[in-house]
Amino acid sequence: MKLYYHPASTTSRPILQFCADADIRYEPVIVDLMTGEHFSESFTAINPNCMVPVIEDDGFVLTESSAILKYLADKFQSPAYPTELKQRARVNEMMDWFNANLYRELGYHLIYPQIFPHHARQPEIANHAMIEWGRTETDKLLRTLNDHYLAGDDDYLCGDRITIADYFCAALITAGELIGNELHDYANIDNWLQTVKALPSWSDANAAHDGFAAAMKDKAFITLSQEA
Ligand SMILES: N[C@@H](CCC(=O)N[C@@H](CS)C(=O)NCC(=O)O)C(=O)O
Repeated sequence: MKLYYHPASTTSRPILQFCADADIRYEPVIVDLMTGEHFSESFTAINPNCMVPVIEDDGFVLTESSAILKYLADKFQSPAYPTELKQRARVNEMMDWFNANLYRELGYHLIYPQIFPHHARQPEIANHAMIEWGRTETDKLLRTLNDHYLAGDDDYLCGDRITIADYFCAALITAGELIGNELHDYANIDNWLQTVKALPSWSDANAAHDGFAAAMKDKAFITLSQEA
């Protein structure tokens, strides 16, 4: 099985970490997002969305990080994707919530337009308004995550055992580190993230992301707590 990915990519990182924990072997194929390799003819033939991650398993090509995690967990019968109907529905619910709601606001409205020129809207006033929208909406969503989904005593998002929702959602939310987001105002989220980050597999899977965040730490960004 081939995994097309970039090591600093938000949606590749949960797959790297899950594969490490589940001992899933693959042939790594780095697609260099920084030089635009994802727009090359050879890669768009694999994924016309021009995005990583992608897996190719015996001729079967699969895009979308959430779908890839579910496929791998099922293929390798991982307990991190429960088979019991309601437990599985809860995992799917969390992954959909992060993917459809949080990642849209946090990733595509707040973070990416500030760090990737091809994500910035024109003119600048429109870009600024969108970033401000992303900042406000992200805060509302994080309050719901903090005060509702993570309000109980469980260590993980969907109970007392880790699931693929934790791998997926922890990677998406830590994308905020690229612009210097702090999560101190959301204590339950902060606690849950510390639990996921304490896993031995976290540091390797996220080393490139940490390096990317460190390289940008002196730049001025609009963050969750700081308007422009
Ligand atoms: N919905 C997709 C989103 C994938 C995605 O956002 N990939 C980013 C890297 S984290 C990408 O390839 N971006 C290319 C670009 O922005 O041009 C998934 O979950 O796989």
